[in-house]
Parts: sequence; structure tokens; C-alpha cells
Amino acid sequence: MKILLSGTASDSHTWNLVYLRLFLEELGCEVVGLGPCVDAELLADACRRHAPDVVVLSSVNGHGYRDGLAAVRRLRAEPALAALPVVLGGKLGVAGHRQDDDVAQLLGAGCDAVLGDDLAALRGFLAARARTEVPA
Ligand code: B12
Repeated sequence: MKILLSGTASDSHTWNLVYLRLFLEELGCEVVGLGPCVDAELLADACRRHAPDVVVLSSVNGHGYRDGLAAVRRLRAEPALAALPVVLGGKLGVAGHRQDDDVAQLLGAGCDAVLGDDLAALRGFLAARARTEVPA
């Protein structure tokens, strides 16, 4: 399974991305990493170029809900990317806990899962996707 792994537009943290790359590679995924501070336009370009099976967005600086919303809206605005699975996780806000209204907005905008720090949930999401993939 090919994963496009990306930080969000305002977020300069990088060790989260290093960790996630290793985690995903250990699960057997092929990972294309875009690094930190990726705006929605660059993310859309990269999705077109790399044609991933899943996009994993990571944000820890506290602006994850806002940045994530801009990213998923941009992807869903483009017919070719409208059905591409998108997962967002990390320390998404500054409240220190899951903010249900923001999660609901993200899901409504087309995010397939909003996972916070939960790596087990990410593993579960990817396993479920792998099971539903139609063999070529
Ligand atoms: C190192 C660090 C920095 C370094 C980053 C260096 C680098 N090259 O990355 C520097 C000094 C640059 C920095 C800057 C800032 N930081 Co900083 N930083 C940290 C710190 C101390 C450690 C982060 C880290 O590397 N952790 C190690 C990695 C491996 O773990 P992680 O990031 O926690 O990611 C894990 C999970 O979040 C999860 N995860 C992450 N993404 C995803 C995605 C999915 C799908 C899933 C399932 C899970 C998942 O998995 C990862 C592994 O377990 C944390 C505090 C802390 N102790 O966590 C603050 C912290 C992240 N920073 C914070 C802040 C506020 C900032 C600044 C805004 C500070 C400022 N006022 O300038 C800036 C951000 C600037 C920007 N534009 O983004 C806050 C964020 C607040 C929040 N979210 O509530 C934190 C939490 C500190 C705090 N308690 O206030 N920071």
C-alpha cells in the first residue's frame, strides 16, 4: 500500500513525520514523505503525481484542525482526488483533548478518520483499507 505522508501547512515539526514513516514502513507500506509545512495546493499536486492509496496527515503544533480542514477541502474540491482516503492525526488542537465539533467538521468535509495520537487506530484503519482493496 502506498502512503503519502505529510505535515500540515503551518506545522514545522519533523520528528512526528520521521516516527510515522518508520511506523508505516514497519507495517509494510511504501511511504512518500512530503515533510513539514505542506500547503493544500502542494498536497494536491503530490497526490496527483504519486497516486497514493491513502494520505496520512500529521499535525502537532496546535493548528491541526484548521490546517487539516483546508487540506481535505482542497483535495475534495478536485474530482480525481474526491475519493482518496485521508487520515488526520497528531496533537490537533491546543485543548489537550479531542474537540468533537472540529472532528465533526473534518469528517463532514471529507476526512475519512481523525485519530489524534492513536497509532493503533491508524494501523486498524490501514488494515481495513487493505482488506477492501481490489486486487489488480
Ligand atoms: C521538539 C519540539 C519542537 C521543535 C521541533 C523540532 C523538529 N525538528 O521537529 C521546535 C523547537 C522547532 C518546536 C517548535 C514549535 N512548537 Co513544539 N514541540 C516539540 C516537543 C518538545 C517534542 C515534539 C517531538 O519531536 N516529539 C517526538 C515525536 C516522535 O512525537 P510526536 O510529535 O508527539 O508525534 C507522535 C504523536 O503525536 C502521534 N502522531 C503524530 N502525527 C500523527 C498522525 C496520525 C495519523 C496518528 C495516528 C498519530 C500521529 O504519533 C507520534 C509518535 O507517537 C513537543 C512537546 C512534547 N513533549 O511532545 C512540542 C510541541 C509539539 N510544540 C508545541 C508548540 C506550540 C510549538 C510552537 C508553536 C512554539 C512556538 N510558540 O513557536 C513551534 C511550532 C512552530 C510551527 N510553525 O509549527 C506544542 C503544541 C501544542 C499543542 N498541540 O497543544 C507542544 C505539544 C509543546 C507544548 N506542550 O505546548 N517544537
